[in-house]
Amino acid sequence: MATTTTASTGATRTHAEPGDDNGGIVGAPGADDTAPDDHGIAMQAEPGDDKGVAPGADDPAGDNRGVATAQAEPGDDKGAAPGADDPAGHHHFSITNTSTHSSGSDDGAVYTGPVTGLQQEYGWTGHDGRAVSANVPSAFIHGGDGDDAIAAQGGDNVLDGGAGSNFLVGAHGDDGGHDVFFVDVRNGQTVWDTVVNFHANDAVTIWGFQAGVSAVTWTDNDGVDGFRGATMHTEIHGLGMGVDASVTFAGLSVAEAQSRVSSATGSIGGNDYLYMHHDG
Ligand SMILES: [Ca+2]
Repeated sequence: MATTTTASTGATRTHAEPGDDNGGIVGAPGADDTAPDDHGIAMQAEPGDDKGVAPGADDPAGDNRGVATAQAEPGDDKGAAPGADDPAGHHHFSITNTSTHSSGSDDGAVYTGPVTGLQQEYGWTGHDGRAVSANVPSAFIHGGDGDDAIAAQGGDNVLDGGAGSNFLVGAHGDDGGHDVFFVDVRNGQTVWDTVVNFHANDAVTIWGFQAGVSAVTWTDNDGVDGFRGATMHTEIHGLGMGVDASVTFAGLSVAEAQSRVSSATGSIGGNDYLYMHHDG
């Protein structure tokens, strides 16, 4: 491999990927492509992939591969590496890993599932907690096992914090949108979600809730300081069997929550659920 000097930056690097057209660079700080993305850019345009840009330029509008000058990002921006230079808000989702304190942004994926109104999707697995904010309306965001904070921007959204203690911040609904908060304890995980901005036509679905078996108890002013509220504790396997899912409705009293929220149980494809709808 040959060592070259890039005229625009003066940085010494090793251009080590002849023929793979990943455009990656080795020897630049913290960056190399993951094969076979073919979207990486370095300090030179890449023939053939049409994603490349010249030194100092940014991506053309519309391709949303945003990457800046001398520092390539792994892959095509599916999770920026520490030190990546995406401006917050430039992509569909802004992300901070609360375990490693690294931040970046991501375009997620176009939502192709069955829920009407959803447009973009971003999800992850694993134990690191993440703080994820949507920069676009109408998103499906689903978290991993860690303690996550997920915030919608507008439109209709589905927010699922996964296992752990999660903050789910819905949109304000000023645009007529509504949000659904998924709590899933079908696989034995324990969940405590704090739901913020719960308003008319929002809903909470607790997956795994079995009519006639699962039990619900309420406590007032529960949860974390600053976000306390009516909290519903659900024991999926019945009263006294242990709490599987708790949902704190931040800012609401138990009386308010119970007077505004209607509940129904059901089953879809063998998946039992409790559906709680804010009637306004
Ligand atoms: Ca989580």
